[in-house]
Amino acid sequence: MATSGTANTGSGGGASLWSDKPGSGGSGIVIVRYPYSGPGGSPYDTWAGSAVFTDDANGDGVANGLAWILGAAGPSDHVVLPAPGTETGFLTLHFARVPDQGPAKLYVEYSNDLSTWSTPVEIPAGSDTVGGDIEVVVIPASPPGVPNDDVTVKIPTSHASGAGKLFGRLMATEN
Ligand SMILES: [Ca+2]
Repeated sequence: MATSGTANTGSGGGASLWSDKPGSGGSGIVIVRYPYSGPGGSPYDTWAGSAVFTDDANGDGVANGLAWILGAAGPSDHVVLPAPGTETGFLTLHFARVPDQGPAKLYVEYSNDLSTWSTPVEIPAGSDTVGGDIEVVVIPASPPGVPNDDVTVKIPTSHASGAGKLFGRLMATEN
């Protein structure tokens, strides 16, 4: 665990640049502020170049913006989709998430018939219960070795249909 660090807050929009310095004492929290509105733009813009957030550059069915949040290397990269799982009492979605979304937002929705979906609930930065009863567990990124957050979203099976069907999906917005 780094005890100190230096954030790149220069004008280049250095979303991926963060360097540790060997222990110079002090403790633990580094607050990094990126120049979202400066040259280089948001973390998404830095990743995407000219690829539009809502477009699907590689035609794999996952919009560029969502692919970025889920850790894709670039707009042409096929992202690893959330892995669904069942845990007693929950439908779970497990996925990687970039640690700095900038102004972008990630939401979860659920349905028991694939027709009517719940109101989107924003997935918070850290572990929390949101939308009344959706549990979010976040293991924060620890760059450079662990570049992305490890996120598990737990949707209670109380939202399932009488036949026991329950579906979850993610949605991203740029702002
Ligand atoms: Ca895509």
